[in-house]
Parts: sequence; structure tokens; C-alpha cells
Amino acid sequence: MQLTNLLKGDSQAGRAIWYMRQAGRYLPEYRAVRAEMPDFISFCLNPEKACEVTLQPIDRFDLDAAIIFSDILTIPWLFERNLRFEPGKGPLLDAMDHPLDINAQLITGLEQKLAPVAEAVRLTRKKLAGDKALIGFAGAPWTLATYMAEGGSSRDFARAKSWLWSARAESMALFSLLEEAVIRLLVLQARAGADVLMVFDSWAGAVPDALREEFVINPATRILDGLRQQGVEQPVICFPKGLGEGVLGFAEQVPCQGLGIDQHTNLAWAAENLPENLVLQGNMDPLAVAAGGPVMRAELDRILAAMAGRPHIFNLGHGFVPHTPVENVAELTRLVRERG
Ligand code: 1CP
Repeated sequence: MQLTNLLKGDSQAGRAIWYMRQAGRYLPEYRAVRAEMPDFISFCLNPEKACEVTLQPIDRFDLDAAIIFSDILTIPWLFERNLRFEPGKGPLLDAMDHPLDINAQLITGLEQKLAPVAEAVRLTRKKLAGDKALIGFAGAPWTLATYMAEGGSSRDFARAKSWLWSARAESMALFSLLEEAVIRLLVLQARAGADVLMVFDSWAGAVPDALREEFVINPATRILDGLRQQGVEQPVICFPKGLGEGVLGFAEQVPCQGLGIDQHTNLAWAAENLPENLVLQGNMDPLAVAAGGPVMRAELDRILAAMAGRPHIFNLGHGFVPHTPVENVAELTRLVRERG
């Protein structure tokens, strides 16, 4: 298992390849299944359908890893934040008035309410070839808190950020609740057969430098510690997107095995400055894949040159955009394979 071996420190394992949002709207076979489903959350909680779309990009491109089809917003859904997806609007939730405006008791139902995610992992692990890794995942507390505070996607994260400054103790209480939920969701997926776990902190870059340790780094460390305490041995990839030079401090403190690098960070600099035993993942700009042709090939050259001599998980710097031509993904995958 290329991805798992790489993350476990096998220097002979070679480059692994998979893509963020590899199961998604750019694939016609995904859109066909999506069109049959009444709503996005029931799609995520339908183990057969989730398994089917998880395998689609593996069947098409023969990637090294599948990522279970689910969403980070299953946790806000568990907390009954009235999650819904309206076409063209992205996710919508009931915004929170303050960080403690949440029914913390609902966490007791996590394993039961999110059992379909575990079932999807079990089904997929059974159908997936033995040499392919299955990735389970969750959102990090800060990224979850942004959606819950703002009631959806946000440009400036104004409410969530003002909580960190002005309602620090209450924010920490919310974060420890979310940390527990994240740990329990990851344990659920690990026990169901996920080979690798990933924690998405997609909006980590919006946390001011002065607050980064408290609200990005320490929560990630506690999640890693919590998983190990529960006996979870699977390697973990963290993706604190948008930290720039802050990845150095993150990598110094968080005991993860893999680190996702976004497309705004210079990969050669990252390769030179991050610990050698940390496996870097990334970082092609998803829009360079959408552009294709010489643009995409030049970016590939740049990335492979930056990572020469280091273990590498080839991936994007963020997820595919829906207008990505499928043939560009096929070409990119073939080129990465050819170049070893
Ligand atoms: O109707 C649709 O098909 C909606 C598109 C979609 C998809 C394909 C959403 C809604 N979620 C997903 C699946 C998903 N989400 C996966 C598994 C599939 C795969 O990667 O192949 C994963 C890992 C996620 C994780 C996720 N959801 C993140 C973290 C990664 C990232 O993109 O930064 C985030 C922030 C979300 C929230 C979310 N889910 C969906 C949307 C439109 C959004 C909002 C994104 C935003 O605020 O910009």
C-alpha cells in the first residue's frame, strides 16, 4: 500500500497519488448518482451510494488512495445546526449567536447517528483493491466553527474570528466539544477499516498569528493525542490550509505523519525547511489542472523538481473545481506515473 507505507516511513515506497475532491462534480458518473439523491446530506449518509462514488475515481484513474465520500459538515449536522445545501449557494446552517449556543449533549449520539459513515468505510474497504489505501477524514475545530458561527461559507469569517478574540473562554469550550467529536468520528472510521486519516483545516489561514497556537496547532495536537490514546495507529495527514510560513511551527508541534501543502506555499521552500520524516502532500493549483496543456505540464515539472529526493504524495493544493476536464486529470495522472 503505497500511501500507507510512505506515511509509515518506508523510503522505498515511491510517490503516491490521489486528489482532493477526486469524487465530485467534475466527474459525469458522480453527477449521475448525485442527481438521483434527494439531498446532499442523505447522499453522504447512504453507505451504498457513498461507496459507489468513492470508487469512481479509482476505477477511472487507478489512483493510490480513495477518500471516503462524506463531508466535514456531518459534525454540524450531528449538532442539529439545520444543515442544508441549496443549489448554487453551498452549505447553509443556522448561524450561532455565541460560541455556547449549541446543544453539547447531542455528542452522545455520534456513533449511532454517524454509523452510516462507518458502514460506507466498511463497504468500500471490502471492495477496494488491497494495494489501495482508504482515507477517512474530519474537519478541524476551527474550520467547523466557521461554518457553524457564520451559518455557511464566509469571505472574512468575521463572527468566528471575533469570538476568538472577545469570547476566548467560551470559544475554547466550543473547540473542546468539537475536538471530542472529531476524535470520535475519526476513531469510528479507523475501526471500520480506514487506512489513513486526514484532518482538513481549510480556513486555518484566517486565524491571526497571535491565536494560531491556541486555535489551530493545539487542537490538532490534542486530536492526534486523543487518537493515539484510543489505540488508533493509522497515519494522520493534517491539512492546515493557508498558513504560509506558519507550517513550520505547525510541523514542529503536531505529531502528524503527513502534511498537506496548499498552492500558495512554495513547495521547494517547504521541502527544504520541513522535517525530513514528515511526508509532504500537494500542491498543484486546481485551476492549473482545469487549464490543462502546457500550463499544467509546466506546473507538474515545478512540483516534481521541488520534491526531488523527498517522499511525496502528489495532490492538489485544494479540491478540483467542477469545470475541470476529466481528460486533464487522466493526463496529469499518467504523467505523474511516468515520472516515477
Ligand atoms: O452537490 C455536490 O455535489 C456538492 C459538492 C460537495 C462534494 C463533492 C460537497 C459540498 N462536499 C463534497 C464531498 C467532500 N467534502 C469530500 C469527499 C470527496 C472527495 O474529496 O473526493 C471531502 C473530503 C469534503 C471535505 C469538505 N467539505 C471540506 C474540506 C476540504 C476543502 O474543500 O477545503 C470543506 C470545507 C467542506 C464544506 C463543503 N462541502 C460542500 C461544499 C460546497 C462546501 C463548502 C466549501 C466552501 O465553503 O467553499
